[in-house]
Amino acid sequence: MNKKYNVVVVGATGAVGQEILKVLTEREFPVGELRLCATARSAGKIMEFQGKQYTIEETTAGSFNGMDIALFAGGSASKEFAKDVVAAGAVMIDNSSAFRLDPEVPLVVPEVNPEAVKNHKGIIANPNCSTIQMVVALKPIHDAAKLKRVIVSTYQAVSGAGMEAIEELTQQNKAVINEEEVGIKVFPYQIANNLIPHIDIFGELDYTKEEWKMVKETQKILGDDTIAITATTVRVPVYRSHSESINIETETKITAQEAKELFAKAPGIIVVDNPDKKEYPMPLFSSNKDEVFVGRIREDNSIEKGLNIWCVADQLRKGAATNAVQIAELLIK
Ligand code: 3JM
Repeated sequence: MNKKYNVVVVGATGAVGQEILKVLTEREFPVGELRLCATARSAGKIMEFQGKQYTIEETTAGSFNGMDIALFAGGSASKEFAKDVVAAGAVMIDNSSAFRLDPEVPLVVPEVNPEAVKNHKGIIANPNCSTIQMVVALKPIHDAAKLKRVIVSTYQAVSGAGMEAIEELTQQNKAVINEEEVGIKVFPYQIANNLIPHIDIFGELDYTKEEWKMVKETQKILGDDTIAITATTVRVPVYRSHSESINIETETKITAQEAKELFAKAPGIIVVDNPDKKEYPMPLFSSNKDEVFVGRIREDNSIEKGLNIWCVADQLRKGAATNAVQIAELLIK
């Protein structure tokens, strides 16, 4: 009989939590006992997993007893319950930013640094959604030509801000069409028909925390803090899948054709790049998929050793749930 693992999902009712349940099923993760937890507000709700009904329990210090793997879907629960997960002998795979830069905590993207999983002391961090898709795309270029500098601008879907943000875009779209007053709750401004160059809170040098996550997390995952990285992160009125315009400067020259070949061979990447046929990655056609889509692959005309790429991925999948379940797979291998 194949071994099964007891799994608890914390934040099961949220946008990432629900996606985790789908991915566990699709990837046939060997789930033994399953426990679904959330805040008191969602306790008592019923959710289905593989044809069985589960009652959502409020997360408590005791939620981890008898569990092997605790998948945290993000939020403040991570900091609150980490010590309880470790005390119960389970391994926490955490989607929040709480532990990502902690030197004791591996920050893992399985296509990029799977070996880091081995060094865990009970907690493994899942990177930020925008970081994950970028490092999957950067990895083959870094291995072949060493990254010198990366300039990234993001176009991030509203679902990255959770279920309420998804509803907010729908309500605002309706209000705009009906010429009614537009309500604002999740985002600082109306997002329908707009772009907001502000994700997470402002910090050092007037960059946002989301922008610093892309810098620091990328350096940690690639194991090289000499790579110069700068980011501008922007919320766009798209439901799902983040897009990124990435400018890359390398130590050694790499042609667009060579880059295309490297991307085509790299794990977790699908190249969509046929300008003649108007083929390039787009969020509408990359959602509900687990791969990172790369296109618009061009040499940077303004410098000697540079590339421009356009990268799209479903941030609830590869940017969160899929990456977390892939980490769980590495753990049990
Ligand atoms: C993405 O999960 C939360 O509510 C915290 C804020 C947040 C984060 C974060 O900083 O952990 C919302 C959305 C992230 C992230 O992945 O960094």
